[in-house]
Amino acid sequence: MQLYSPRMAQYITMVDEELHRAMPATTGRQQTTAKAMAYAVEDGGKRLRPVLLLEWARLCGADVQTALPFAAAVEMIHASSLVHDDLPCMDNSLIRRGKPSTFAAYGEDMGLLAGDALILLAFEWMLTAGAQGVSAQTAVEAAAALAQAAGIEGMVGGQTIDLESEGRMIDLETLQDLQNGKTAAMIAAACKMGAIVADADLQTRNAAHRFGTELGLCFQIVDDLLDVTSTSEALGKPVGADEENQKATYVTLLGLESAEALAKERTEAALRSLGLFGEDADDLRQLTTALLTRTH
Ligand code: GRG
Repeated sequence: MQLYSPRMAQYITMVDEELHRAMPATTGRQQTTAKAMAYAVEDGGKRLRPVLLLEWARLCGADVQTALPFAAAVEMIHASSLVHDDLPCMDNSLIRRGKPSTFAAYGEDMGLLAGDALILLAFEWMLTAGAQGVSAQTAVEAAAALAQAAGIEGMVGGQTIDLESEGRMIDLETLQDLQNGKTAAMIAAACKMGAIVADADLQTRNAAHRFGTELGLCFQIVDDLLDVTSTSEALGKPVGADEENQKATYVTLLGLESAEALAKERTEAALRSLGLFGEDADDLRQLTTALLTRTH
């Protein structure tokens, strides 16, 4: 099943171009880190978070062009998290998106700096390029939503639980906290930021956040399933890494069948949270269903 509708495929081209515009020059004395930043964001990945942001912005009535700097910023933060996650002090992963991970290509020091600089560029881009198309208040609200999702209450928090859980048995509640922070918070923030950029009301922003949370949890369960059932060629990263790193996952805690059933439940909950919207949300419904059966 196709993941993206033609409109969403078009978003990816727009996001790629915006990321390219945002990257620093690769000619000065700082060129090694600048090249590592571009390497980390360019031609790679599914671009799920920026696609969701743009689609929620459109659904809520915004001009997609206006939302574009915010979409690029979400992808920069996501890419920075992958760069940091692959570092020797974390997962020590040499392959990402089918090519050497950023630290493997540029060294640990430059990898760390590229991740740092991408985080800061994301905020600079929202508050400069982004603020040209929306009010200062809206840009600040969108930036705050992203900071919150990426920070201690979100991705950093989830990663903390993850690292401290390695090699230990954890319960389902802890795993849910971990995955809520590590994966779902950013996906939920992307959806909510689309609604924020469109100046949507609170009920709509909350629906976007709820949808993203359910989708994010489903996405993570499928990630855990693929780590067991897929191949490294299909995923562009090593499979079996969870077992090797002695990580608790939905599959190790629940078994394959129950993990699949939980992913289905989450998908249905995500679809229910689109109840406010009519046919205009059909591309999102199709994406939600396709993510359940994705192969990479
Ligand atoms: C940089 C703010 C900041 C925090 C770093 C290292 C870290 C803290 C967090 C790790 C977060 C992490 C790696 C979460 C995994 C989320 C996940 C499911 C990633 C894979 O997402 P995909 O499949 O990747 O969308 P692509 O490559 O398609 O973009």
